[in-house]
Amino acid sequence: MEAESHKKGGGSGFSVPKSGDATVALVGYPNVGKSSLLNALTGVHSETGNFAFTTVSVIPGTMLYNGARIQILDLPGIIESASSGSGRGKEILSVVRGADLILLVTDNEMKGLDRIREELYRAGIVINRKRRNVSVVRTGSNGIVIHAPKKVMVNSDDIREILHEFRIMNADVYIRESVTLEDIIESVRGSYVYVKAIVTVNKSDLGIVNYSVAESFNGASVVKVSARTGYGIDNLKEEIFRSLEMVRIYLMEKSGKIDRERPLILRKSSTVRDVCRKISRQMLSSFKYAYVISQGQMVQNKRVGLDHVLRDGDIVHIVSVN
Ligand SMILES: Nc1nc2c(ncn2[C@@H]2O[C@H](COP(=O)(O)OP(=O)(O)OP(=O)(O)O)[C@@H](O)[C@H]2O)c(=O)[nH]1
Ligand SMILES: [Mg+2]
Repeated sequence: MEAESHKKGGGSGFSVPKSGDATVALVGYPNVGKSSLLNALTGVHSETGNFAFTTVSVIPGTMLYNGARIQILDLPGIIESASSGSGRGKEILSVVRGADLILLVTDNEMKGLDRIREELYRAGIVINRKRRNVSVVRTGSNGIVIHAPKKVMVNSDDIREILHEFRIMNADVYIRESVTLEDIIESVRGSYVYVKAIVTVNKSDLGIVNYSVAESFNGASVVKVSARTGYGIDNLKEEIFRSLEMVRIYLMEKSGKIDRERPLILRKSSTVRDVCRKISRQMLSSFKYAYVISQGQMVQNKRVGLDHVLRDGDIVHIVSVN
């Protein structure tokens, strides 16, 4: 993580440097209460108003939760056809592409929720779906050859038709798990990012109209909040933390002292190597082995190497050469 080089954080405009352990973008139509939510989540004051486009640049804030520093970006409201260049939509969407998590913010009237998913998709942002293991490698001859394990059902004619639409006549298509035609199109086009999203229904103090729109949203978690009354804000913080799939790692010093106050925050599936990197460059080169104490594990105080995958709450003691 390059957080160290961005100590100043802050700043406004469209080139907000990433800071903290993860970045969350607030995305939604104008006036749904994104800036009010930033204020409620982080205590940063971002201007709010009862008219559209109060926010004209990116305003960052930091949410402290469970020892993690989570950067929240308040963006101007997205409007229809943002992806085709209207308003500052393109710039907004490019900031969204870099986020680790998207909060799709809507209000009690569910404003914009159906259109925003389309806008994001057009900008190459796929929400709540994983990248599938499929690749299309162009070849010089032999037509479209599909390589797929027996258990994976594919409709070869449909795939050929799609590739022909892209004017691909010769290619090896490697399919390693069940895929839809959408997955294949994304693979051919390239440059899609796959980001998790939480639907946040703000202004719930006004009574929510047509809640089912949110519930059918790509299986996303739906959190009802009111930035005005504070209702649901703690719940939203917890959901953000959970969705980012972060793990807390506690370091044990030589003396046996464990720093419980300041865990290292890493992404899920991080290894001892990631811990070393986060501490310092020297740590990685002088690393000998580490001891890991995991909750609920039979073998405690195991000696492990750099590739050992850590779990939330693990205590790590690193032994270096010297
Ligand atoms: N009743 C109610 N009003 C709210 C709530 N949150 C925000 N508002 C009001 O909604 C209006 C818009 O809020 P903003 O936070 O400026 O909305 P925004 O999404 O940032 O707007 P843009 O920056 O213009 O896209 C303001 O008048 C807020 O006071 C809420 O939870 N309940
Ligand atoms: Mg705003």
